[in-house]
Amino acid sequence: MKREEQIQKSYEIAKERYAAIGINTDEAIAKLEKTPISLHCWQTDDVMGFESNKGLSGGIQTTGNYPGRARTIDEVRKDIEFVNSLLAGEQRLNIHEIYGDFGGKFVDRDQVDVEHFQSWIDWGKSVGMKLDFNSTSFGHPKSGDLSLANPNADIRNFWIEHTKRCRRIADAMGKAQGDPCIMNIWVHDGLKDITVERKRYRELLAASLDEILSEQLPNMKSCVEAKLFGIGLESFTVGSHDFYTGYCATRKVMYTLDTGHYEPTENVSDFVSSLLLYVPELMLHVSRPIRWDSDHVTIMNDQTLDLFKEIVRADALDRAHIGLDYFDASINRIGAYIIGTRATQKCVLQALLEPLQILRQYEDNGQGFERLALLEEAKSLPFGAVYDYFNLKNNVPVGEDFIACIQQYEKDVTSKR
Ligand code: RNT
Ligand code: ZN
Repeated sequence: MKREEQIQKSYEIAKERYAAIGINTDEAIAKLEKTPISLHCWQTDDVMGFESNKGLSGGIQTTGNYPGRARTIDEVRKDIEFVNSLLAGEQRLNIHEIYGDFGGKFVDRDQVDVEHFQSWIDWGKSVGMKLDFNSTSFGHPKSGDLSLANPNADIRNFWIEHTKRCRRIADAMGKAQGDPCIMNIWVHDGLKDITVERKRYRELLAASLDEILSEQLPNMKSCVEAKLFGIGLESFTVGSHDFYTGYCATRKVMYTLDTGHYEPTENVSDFVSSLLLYVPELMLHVSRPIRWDSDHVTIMNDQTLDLFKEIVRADALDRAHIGLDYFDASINRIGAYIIGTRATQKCVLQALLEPLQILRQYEDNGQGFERLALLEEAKSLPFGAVYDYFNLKNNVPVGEDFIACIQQYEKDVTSKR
């Protein structure tokens, strides 16, 4: 039997199997196709960007030196286009401010403008990818330990100006693509050692954000990202989870939940239902922490599965924007995108295939054994056949076939860098 026929046949069998527990696999596939995943441009080049070659600061770090890093804007675009060609469904591109098209000139962060992203806007249009955006507080001489929470008004205002400008750039992107651009604000602000000024820094951060977010921009949405700690900033994080939960709930701002930003034993998926009660929307940074916020490539593990199950159980796929956030420089970087995106899609799909109606009936009836039994059985239902068919239907490599495609691209393109 030909492989295509095999996949088709397996899908027909899986479809019947799921139908028996009230799940329509065609509908699940259609939903998955309409669930965009925003690819983080910074996996192409280890978060270097095109502003300077100073490298990372601000509590984040890439490790590894696998050959083939993208060095120019054209290489980033070429890599993303190739990544996109291997993926089914809709992908967006998430750009950091340091990836602007600065034309070889140094453009400081308080000078950045829409013109520096016009070529990205044009490129997005030409390849059919919508854009998301991020202000960049790290990797700059004025980054220090504190940016938006800095007691020094000059430095604080510099970062306020930067973030305001970034929101206007995001608005221009949103306008051009006819769909809101999601702009994430993550600042690294924190301290290495004990501070006696926690409240003061948090007041400053809230005031800076209030000023930044006061400008009404209809074509973009802002979100703010909490964090546990950064490298070199271990004692105190200004924008902690409590800070941003309160901030987003009172200001009605989108909350960014990065799965790497919690204590290693915390159950991140449990935050979803609470947050959804109080904040308008969620931005997800899907990542994989190993012992700390290490930004390993996302895989299909329990944490990621539970995260998407909670979102689907809350009927909130349309209130959650999905983005990837990891940077692994130790393996083929293109491969890292495909692994992470496919893993995320597999988790979303499994969440969509959960026999929720029956599970809820069991729960209502106090049938604990039946609920647990079906949850267990659902784990080994043939979701893989559905995922294979989703890829076949969309004319992209099925199963492990993408490995050879990436090896070819490495041979032809990235190994020559
Ligand atoms: C850092 C945050 C943030 C960054 C990107 C590069 O801990 O997760 O989202 O990873 O902005
Ligand atoms: Zn993040």
